[in-house]
Amino acid sequence: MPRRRVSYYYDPDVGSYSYGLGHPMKPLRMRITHELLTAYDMLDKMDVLRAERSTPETMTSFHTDEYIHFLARVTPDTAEELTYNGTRFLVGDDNPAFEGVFEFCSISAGGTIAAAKRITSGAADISINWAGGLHHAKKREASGFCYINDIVLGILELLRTYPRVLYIDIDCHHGDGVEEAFYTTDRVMTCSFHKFGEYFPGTGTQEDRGRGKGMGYAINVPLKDGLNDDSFRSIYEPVVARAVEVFQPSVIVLQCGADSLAGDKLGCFNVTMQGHAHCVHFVRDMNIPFILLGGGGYTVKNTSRTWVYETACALGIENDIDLNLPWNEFFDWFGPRYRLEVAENNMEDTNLKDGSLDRVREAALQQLSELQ
Ligand code: VJV
Ligand code: CA
Ligand code: ZN
Repeated sequence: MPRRRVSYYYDPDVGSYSYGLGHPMKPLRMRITHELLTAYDMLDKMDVLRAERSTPETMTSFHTDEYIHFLARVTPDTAEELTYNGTRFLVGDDNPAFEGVFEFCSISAGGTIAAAKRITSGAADISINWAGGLHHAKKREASGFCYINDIVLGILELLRTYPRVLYIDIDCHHGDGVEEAFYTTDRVMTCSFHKFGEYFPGTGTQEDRGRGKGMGYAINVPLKDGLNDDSFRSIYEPVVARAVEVFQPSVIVLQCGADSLAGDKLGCFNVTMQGHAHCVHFVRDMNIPFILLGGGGYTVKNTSRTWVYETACALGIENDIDLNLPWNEFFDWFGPRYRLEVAENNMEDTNLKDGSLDRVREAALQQLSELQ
């Protein structure tokens, strides 16, 4: 297989935004990822691009005019008034009106839209935007740390060229915003793997399969605490392979939320860096163009480690890289081992109790077979 042409989108300003003191979402992780990619000499092996920032008009191809008009002007000082005391657009403390929130969103969305155009133009086989993947944002409001749904905007761009788009979401949370946006169409198949049961956002059961023309085209894989590499692989591989077989997508969008990793601050799975990156390998080996996006990931150093390793997978050089980290500006963060690794812990995999993993797998495969 010839080396894939990879385009990587990065805006040097992205790491400077802050959701506020103590908020788990840290845009700095994109800068740390970039520093590691630099230290590993990976930037020379791909097209490193800075996308144009997304305009309000572009954002309204999914979001309402009213919401975008609000987001483009809200500041920490006007938030209370413009949200009608926190009852509209930004509800609760998950989505603060932080300084520069709109610029941050325009970087994230601009990157994903540019990544999509890079694929449709034929200039890249794989494009990457680690600042994207904000899957909870809704048409008329922010949700779960996500304000603008860059994924929906990127998929809409892909649909101008391609008949069918497969969306795969390995973030520990359900990809509800993307599922909802394409719930009634058969041109986008959404497939989310997520923790289900007393967990945000609370949607994503296997009964939710799409509606109308889209019936059967929303796949949900609800999982339990402690999911390990073997369990994850045993369900991801057959479900994704079958989805590709029955749906025949022209392009794949893979949301690589890193909160499914072992030891994540908000996550509850026990997946290693290699187990997570296997999802990228598996898609790469299908020889279909694809886009890699970020998402969750709250243990910052592990998120950066994994996205660096996944960039190496996209480049096809994952076996050539030294797992001892090269010196870089953030080297201190990576002690005591200073290695490119995320190890498993001793958590029990509760998916293996009373056969739940097998039942969930069978139900997903059954749903896919009914599409043929
Ligand atoms: O569970 C929730 C909602 C609450 C309201 C907010 N409080 C703090 C907790 C309960 C009901 N929200 C989740 C949202 C998770 C979003 C995940 C996003 C992604 O990874 O899927 C894609 C990027 C949640 N879990 C944890 C927190 N919120 C949380 C929010 C904070 C916080 C600590 C935890 C907000 C501010 C501060 N600390 C200072
Ligand atoms: Ca998910
Ligand atoms: Zn998440």
